Amino acid sequence: MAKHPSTAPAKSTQDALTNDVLDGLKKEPKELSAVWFYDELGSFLFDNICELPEYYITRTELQIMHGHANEMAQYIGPDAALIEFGSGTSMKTRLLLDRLESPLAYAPVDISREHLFAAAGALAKDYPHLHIVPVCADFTQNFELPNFIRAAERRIVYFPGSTLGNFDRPQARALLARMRDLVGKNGAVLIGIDLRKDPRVLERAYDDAAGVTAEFNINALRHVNRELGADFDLDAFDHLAVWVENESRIEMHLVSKKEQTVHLGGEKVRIGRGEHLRTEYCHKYTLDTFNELAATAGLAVKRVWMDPNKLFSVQLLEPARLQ
Ligand code: AVI
Repeated sequence: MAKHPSTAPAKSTQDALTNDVLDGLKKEPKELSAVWFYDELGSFLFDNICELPEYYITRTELQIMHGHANEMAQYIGPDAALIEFGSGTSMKTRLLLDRLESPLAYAPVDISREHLFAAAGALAKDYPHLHIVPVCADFTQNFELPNFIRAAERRIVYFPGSTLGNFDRPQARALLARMRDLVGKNGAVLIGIDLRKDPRVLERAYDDAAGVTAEFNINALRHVNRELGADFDLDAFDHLAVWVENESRIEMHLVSKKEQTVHLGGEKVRIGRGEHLRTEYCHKYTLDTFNELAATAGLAVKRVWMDPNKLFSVQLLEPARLQ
């Protein structure tokens, strides 16, 4: 799951995006990629979600960072190059940067050039001695890091926010394996992982009383309409967040309130009344299931920090030693 660049796509990109959306709509059940959440309004709505009383994730991770960033910085050690995947505003990173001993450099990686450079500029003001190397890239694909970062003896990937949960297991494993390759044998990965809990708490977190998450979900259709010239009727869908026990995940769906036909890329797509469009996975792990996943990607969990209620975890992973 990666966000779209905020600039309008070229024609060939637009055709590829249209084909992707059509492929998803031809699946059973229908799917729409979560990348469509993040246009300007979607990013604004997501920032609002992070402040909602039901959405415990952001404030709990911040609480863990406030309480334990010192210890995390000790584990990371001096002269590290910090590489953040999907850096956004780099808000949580500041808590680490404040405590790291003589960090060599900070490389925020984000697909949105505008947000990347705005965040890097703001950071440069507050950390005048830090070498900041913004990398505009989709971190779900292979991307090049500047030689300077690649040559650093201690490379740390930071991936907060439980975004790993938005990937299915094969994708999550592949992403973790790429992180391991990137940090090499002397490096580490510091990652935010949301934990399994009472499904009622989870369903509320993804279906808040104020309806912000519902609007965030519907906005994916608005984004497709605007970017690809589709004609989804935004009022004809209900938001649904459902806990799927055997996959250990929340799924976000849009449920059609009526029989409708959507036009996209010269094709007509029929959507039945009550038919579901799956828009997002949010996997929740136990310490054991995450440990197993990390091991399949060649990473070993070295340290876990949690809040007192064990809602969320920040975990330090190191490349597993070969036996
Ligand atoms: C970005 N990601 C970690 C959020 C999550 O909780 O999985 C996306 C989100 N979807 C609905 N609410 C928040």
